[in-house]
Amino acid sequence: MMGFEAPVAAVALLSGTLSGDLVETAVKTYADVAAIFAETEALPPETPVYEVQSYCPAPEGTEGGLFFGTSRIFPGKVNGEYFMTKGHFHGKRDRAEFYWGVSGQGLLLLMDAKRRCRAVSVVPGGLYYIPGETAHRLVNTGDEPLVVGACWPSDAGHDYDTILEQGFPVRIREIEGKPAIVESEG
Ligand code: PAN
Ligand code: ZN
Repeated sequence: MMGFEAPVAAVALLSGTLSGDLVETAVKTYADVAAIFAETEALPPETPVYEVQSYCPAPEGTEGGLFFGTSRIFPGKVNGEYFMTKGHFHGKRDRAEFYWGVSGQGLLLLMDAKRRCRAVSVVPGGLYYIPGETAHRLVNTGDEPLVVGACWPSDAGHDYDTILEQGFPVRIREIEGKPAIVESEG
């Protein structure tokens, strides 16, 4: 008879930390993502802005498969604009995704194909369904890391170029010590 197999990956539910041989970690530094902010600031280029751990058990592009990840957006600002992810539409536009808040405080910016935008509070235990055709970006408005879990289809892919070229219609800035949503000037 076959023996019982050990799990090949694990998620520490309270910290979001993933472990296992197939788990990969990618760090985005200020040098990598400076272009997403409205203005630049002389931060050290190696400053980590966010980190993504991912567990991708099927080859990228597999129809019907799932990927799992944890994003950590570090606390910080660039000229008053909070640290955030690059943000993307999925390459296959109709692919949806789940996010859930693990720790920290922030916002999830959602933008549909007509550039209509919503900002949803991200809190520990909050569950967020990102429908297809919807660009998504995480913003850390707190002073500790914003940790968010994610599960998305392995054939979703990522379209970063549309956001790099057109951005989101709003930005999240600190104004009088509090996060505020302001119209983007580009
Ligand atoms: C997430 C994101 C992660 C980093 O896993 O990829 O938060 O954000 P960017 O990919 O926009 O840099 C996800 O939405 N995957 O589809
Ligand atoms: Zn996504």
